[in-house]
Parts: sequence; C-alpha cells; structure tokens
Amino acid sequence: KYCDAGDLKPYYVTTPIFYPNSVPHIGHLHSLVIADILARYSHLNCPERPVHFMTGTDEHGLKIQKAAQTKGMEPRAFCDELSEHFRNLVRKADVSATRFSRTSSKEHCDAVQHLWRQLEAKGLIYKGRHSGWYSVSDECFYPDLQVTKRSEPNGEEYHVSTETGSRVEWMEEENYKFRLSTLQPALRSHFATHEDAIYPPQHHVDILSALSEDNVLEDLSVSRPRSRLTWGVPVPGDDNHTIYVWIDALTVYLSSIGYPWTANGGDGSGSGWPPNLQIIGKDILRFHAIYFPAMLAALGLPFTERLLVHAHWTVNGFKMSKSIGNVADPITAIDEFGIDVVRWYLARIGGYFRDDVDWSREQLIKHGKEVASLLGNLYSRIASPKIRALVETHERPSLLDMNEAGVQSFLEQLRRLPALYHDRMQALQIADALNHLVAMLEEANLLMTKAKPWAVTQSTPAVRAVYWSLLECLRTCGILLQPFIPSKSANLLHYLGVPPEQRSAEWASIDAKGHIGTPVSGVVLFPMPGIKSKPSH
Ligand code: ME8
Repeated sequence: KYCDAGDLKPYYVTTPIFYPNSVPHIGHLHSLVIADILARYSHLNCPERPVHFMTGTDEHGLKIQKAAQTKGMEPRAFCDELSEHFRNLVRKADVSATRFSRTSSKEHCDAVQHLWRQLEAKGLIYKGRHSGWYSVSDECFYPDLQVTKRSEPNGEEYHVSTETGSRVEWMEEENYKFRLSTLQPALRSHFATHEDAIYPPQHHVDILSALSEDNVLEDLSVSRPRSRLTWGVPVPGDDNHTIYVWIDALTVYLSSIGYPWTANGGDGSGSGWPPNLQIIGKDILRFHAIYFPAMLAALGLPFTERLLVHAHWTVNGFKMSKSIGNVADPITAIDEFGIDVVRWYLARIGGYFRDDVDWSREQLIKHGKEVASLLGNLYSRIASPKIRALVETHERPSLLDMNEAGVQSFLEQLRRLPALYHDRMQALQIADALNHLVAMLEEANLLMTKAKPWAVTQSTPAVRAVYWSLLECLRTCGILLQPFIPSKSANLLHYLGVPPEQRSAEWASIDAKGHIGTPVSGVVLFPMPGIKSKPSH
C-alpha cells in the first residue's frame, strides 16, 4: 500500500498569492503549475488523503493602491477585476487548487487583526521610529548594506536595492515594530536541524547564514502610516496605522485553512496546518524563510515542512517587465498550444529550479513537438486497426512470461521506472522525474521503430510481445504523467481503457497487472497547429 491516509493529516500545499496590479504572466503560471504537479502527485500516491491547495491574490498595499489610482479606479473594484484574471488562469491551467483566497476578504482581514492582537498580547509588538531605504515596488525597507548608489547620465545620484534593482528612497517615520530579533535563535535552531526545509539546498545555506549569530536581525517594521497607505488592514486600536502588507499577505496561509481556529481549540490541528509544501519564487525567500517562520514561532505554531524555491523565467535574457515589453502571456500560449504542452515545457525546463531560464515561443513549439511525438505518435501507431487486427485474436500474454529478446530488456527498464520516478519526485526534482518518463518513452518509440509491426502480416508471438509491452508502457507512463499533463494523460488512459479506479500510483507497475482495453483508433492526442503528426500505419 502506498499510503495510509488515516495516519496522515491533509496534504497542504500553497503558491504565493499574486499581486493583481497587472494581468498574470508566465512566472505566475510557473508557481501554479509546480504546486499543482506536487499536489496531484500527493493525490496519485494516496487518493484518500485530502489535498488542501491554496492560491489567490495579494490585494493590499501601495503597489496596488497606485496601480488602481493610475487607472482612475477604486482599489476594491480594481482588484475585483484583476483578481478574476488569476482565477481564470487557475481554471485554464488545470490547476487543482481547492481554495482561491483574496486578502481583501473580510474573513482574511479579521484573521490578520486577530494575529496582530496575539503578537501584541505576547509583547512582541512595540511602537518605534523607523528610518531606512524604502522601495515602493518591493514594499519594504532595506538596510544600508543592501543598497547601492547609482547615477543617471546627467550625474544625478540615486539608490537602488542591490538585490532587486528597484529604486529606494530614504524615509523616516513612526511605526510599529515586531521583535524579530528575539525569535532569531528559534529560527536558527529550526533550520539547523531541518536540512530538508528549503530546496534547492543553496537557499537553505543562505538562510542559515542570514540567521547566524554574528548577524543579528533588526526588528521588523510592521505598520505604515495610514496617511500614506489607506488600502490595507488597520492596526487594531490605532486607525492612524495600516498593517504592513507582508504581514497581511503571509497570514493568508493561515486564514485560508480556518485560522484562528477558535472553534476547535485554536491550534489548527485537524485543519491541515502546517503546510507540507510551499512553492515560492527566489525573490520572496526572505519573507517565507525568516519573517513567516518568525510569525509562526511567535504564535507557537509548527513550521512549514518544506519550501520549494524556483528561479525565474526571463524573456530575451531579461527579467520580464512591462516597460521593456517582454512579458510572456500564459493565456495566449495556452490558447495556441493547449495547456498540456505549456505545462510540459514549464516542467521540463522550469522544473530544475536552480537557474533562471529563457522563455520563448520557439522552445514552446519544440517542447510541443517533443511530447506530440513521444506520446501522441506512439499511441496512434500502436492503436492502428491493422496492428490490432493482428493481435486481437490472441489472449493478452503475461508480461512476466515474455522472453522475446528485445522486449525483455525493455520490460526490465519499465519495471525499474516507478522507483526512479518516485525517488526524484519525493526529492522535489520534478524535471528529473519527468526525464525518466521521457527516457522510457524514447525507448518505446525505438522498440516500435525496430519491430515495425505495421510491416508484419502474420500474428507472431514476437509481434504480440512488442504490442503488449508498448501498451503496458503507455499505461504505466500515462499513470505517472498525470501530475504533469493531467488532461492528456486522462485522455490517454481513457483511450487505453484503463479503469478510473486503476490510475493511482500503486497501479503503475508491471506487476500490478492493470487492465488494458482495446485502444481507440483514429484519435490524435496532440493535435498541434504547425506540428504534423507522422501518419499512423
Ligand atoms: O511576490 N519567473 O507576488 P508576485 C518565475 N504578492 N516566477 C516569477 C517571475 C518570473 N519571471 N516573476 C514573478 C508576490 N514570479 C507577493 C507574494 S506571498 C504571501 C506574497 C513569481 O505577483 C514570484 O517569484 O510579484 C512569486 O513566487 C510569484 O510569481 C508571485 O509574484
């Protein structure tokens, strides 16, 4: 048995909540698809275990307030409109989110104020003066050390955040502060003893060094003067201040599964807390690996099990930006190539996480061709009526008894496939897991090309061995591909006659003897504009 759902809490996975200051881009879809692959992977292994999968929009703050102003709209109406684009993307991308949260909802705002009161009651919030380099677009202050001086061609000097390159200004104001420094030892010991907590490991190393003893963290400024920021959650009991948008935003992971859990004793047990997995982009690591755990430590709540940090997509080598005009639109790509091709490309290239990679239409076409030929052609060739006629008159042989030379080593590889795949998926190396499936399908195509069953006129044991081995390979890969390309793998499994109750991970094995029906002929799995399928024989 692959899992015992009774022993496990619900699997809780989150994406970041997106700023709806503009329509979604391919980077947003990347976070969503990675989370979806791993949410679906949990379901594949353990269909009885509930999955809580949260995504949504991060609606408060100066960035949104300004974007609304520029459009001459009220922030709420502006967010209603823009948030809908993200919801639509979730739908179109086959993302199996169970919850779409908006931080402007009353439920969430109440949770943020509750959390604030908790921190205050524990003496972790105080009023102080804050000065520092403030970036409007990053919505945060930077210490001196993280700021670089630059100059305009006319000699005028300005400052930018060294990390993000965004412009910063010196600001001084009265606001509330959170005693981050007192929580630093708790965070340090957590990350020092949980080597798996952040993936890829380089980020784990960086966070450990940011938390080291000789680097005492400054207390965090957690409010903004209401005069400057009206679009946000008011500080309870002080209308002159608005809660800092990152405290507000990070609370969404809690509010989305019922925090403050007042009804059942308040510790979140039973709700799914803590997250098993949180997907984030590398630019928001500090917020998720320092500030959020600090909030949790303050509340006495367990930490997230694993953070998966992905790199960024660039276009023509540059960070996507409206002013450069190089923003890749996920909706256009989905409409033109279908979501499974887009997901395939995102997982094949963006599933490595370490380095930034360039998004291009050419690459999208190339990956579309790859999956169409690996999977689509293989299926249409094997399901051709001529081949079926040759084998249909015979019983399906036992795969275990087949000892035709070429087929034997092929079946051996197929037998090893699930373990390799699971090993990589559990290590969060999803591109490597997919690589194993690709290698298997390549082998299958090779076997087909060598055996040329379409040129055979007599039903021999050798032809039948190839036929059944290839179908078994498609069945197994179809099951293991479900997290990656849910819609096409559902079609494939349906065409193969694989019963819905035999599509979980435990069936992806030669030894499981899963049912295969008569493959449906004449269907094209990947009809692609401009991509010709080879004729089926
Ligand atoms: O950061 N490639 O929202 P966001 C890949 N609201 N991923 C990218 C990317 C790119 N070019 N650009 C952005 C926020 N992302 C906050 C999060 S969570 C409590 C609050 C990723 O809309 C980015 O790294 O700017 C982040 O993971 C996500 O998209 C949302 O970015």
